[in-house]
Amino acid sequence: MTNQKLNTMGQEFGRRSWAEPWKIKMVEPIRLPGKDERKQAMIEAGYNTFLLRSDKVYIDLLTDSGTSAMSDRQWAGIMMGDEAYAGSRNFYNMEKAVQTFYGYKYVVPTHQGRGAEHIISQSEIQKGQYVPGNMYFTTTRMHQELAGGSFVDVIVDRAHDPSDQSPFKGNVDLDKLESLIARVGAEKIAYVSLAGTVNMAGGQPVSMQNVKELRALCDRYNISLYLDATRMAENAFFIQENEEGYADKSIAAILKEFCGYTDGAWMSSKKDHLVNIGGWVAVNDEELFDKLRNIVVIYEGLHTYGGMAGRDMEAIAIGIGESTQDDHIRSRIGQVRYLGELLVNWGIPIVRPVGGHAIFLDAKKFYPHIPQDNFPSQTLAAELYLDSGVRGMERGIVSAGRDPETGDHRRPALELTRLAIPRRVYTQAHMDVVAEGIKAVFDARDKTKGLKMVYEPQYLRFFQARFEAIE
Ligand code: PLI
Repeated sequence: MTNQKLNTMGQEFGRRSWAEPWKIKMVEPIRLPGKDERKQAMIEAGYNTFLLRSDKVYIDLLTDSGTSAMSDRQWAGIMMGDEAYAGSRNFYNMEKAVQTFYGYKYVVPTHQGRGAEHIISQSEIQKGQYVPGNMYFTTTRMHQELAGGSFVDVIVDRAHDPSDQSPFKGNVDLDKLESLIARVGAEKIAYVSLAGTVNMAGGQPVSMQNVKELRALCDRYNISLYLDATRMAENAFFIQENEEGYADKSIAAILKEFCGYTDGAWMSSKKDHLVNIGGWVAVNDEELFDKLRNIVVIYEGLHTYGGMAGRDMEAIAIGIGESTQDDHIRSRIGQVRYLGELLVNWGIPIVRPVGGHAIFLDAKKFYPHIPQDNFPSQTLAAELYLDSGVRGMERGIVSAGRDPETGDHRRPALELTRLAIPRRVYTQAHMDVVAEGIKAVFDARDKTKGLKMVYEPQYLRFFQARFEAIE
């Protein structure tokens, strides 16, 4: 692929000249349920795509988490599982892979990303402290709040504008961070919570320049900097493509350099690492490591398995190597862009530039007549399923939840419907079908009314809330 330059659509996407660096060895049949069956399934699911049974779904773009296809090598690794309770050799293989590719000294395994978020939040946040970060993520903020912290969004303003085509819309606004520090005092900041390819902003990356400057600022105030490394290999691709001085550096080298500016990271291996389950926290500070290694045994499991089977850790160890290969990342992001290009060509509003792991439909522009209180993104996810059996998810007012102080809806500027692309799972033909489904829903947009919420759970409501159609 030629270097992607931004601003005009043709330049943004470049010429598609990649192909997947693998061929298919095993297939899993999928089926498009009939129109009436889909309608019935949607009503039973309360218009929440999380509540659909997966055998009612044709093309499943709910998430790229735990849905990747493993390689023959990973499956071979699964057979090498050492299911010892303590000291499994697979843990040491995983630990070595994390140390080699991410560069941190100490590694604590967890069952998945939120297990890692839980233990780092409990270890590093004191009640009443602030946790500034580059846009919230649902589970990350929840754990920070449960530990007594308050999340403060310090992402650059342009992250909230779906049509702003700057290349690094995941960056931290250093002025915002500095004014928070000036306002509350450095001792009230638990740590800075930095995420690669910011999920809720549309998979937007952070530049190397930004993390360097952030490191310097944190050093000045003696504040720790922790990274959500969940999709950091994908972030490295954007640095390679768009940041001066990195075009000739490998994804692996960029990833390691970036992590080198941080004090530690938590990881949902279910994304970049091409596995179905797993995660970890890794840090450089020995005292913190001791704390994490102690707390993990309460919630996850012994510090050499953290809730995973030995075979899962082996699949991660191998997946880490595969996830940092340049041709893998190029084709992975190339497929996401392919779908984005089809939609942009048809004038369908999406977040641009296209990010790493998903297409985000701009539901505010899609349904300008549906007020945010009638859940435009939730509506769009439901309509897409009804039209073509394609499952996406809401990333707007429902995901944002309620303000714990006031109890009101948080009203995010971005009202998006996410179509996350699992890695190495679907073909270009699937992407064509998805694009045609979105087009059909777009063409029928004027007739679409919103939803009303009829059941709202207390935590992370987007997973289990139920809705009814407004007639
Ligand atoms: O789903 P977990 O518990 O393995 O990981 C939580 C998590 C942490 N950080 C980020 C940036 C995520 O995207 C994330 C999980 N994301 C999901 C499930 C998603 O569908 O995006």
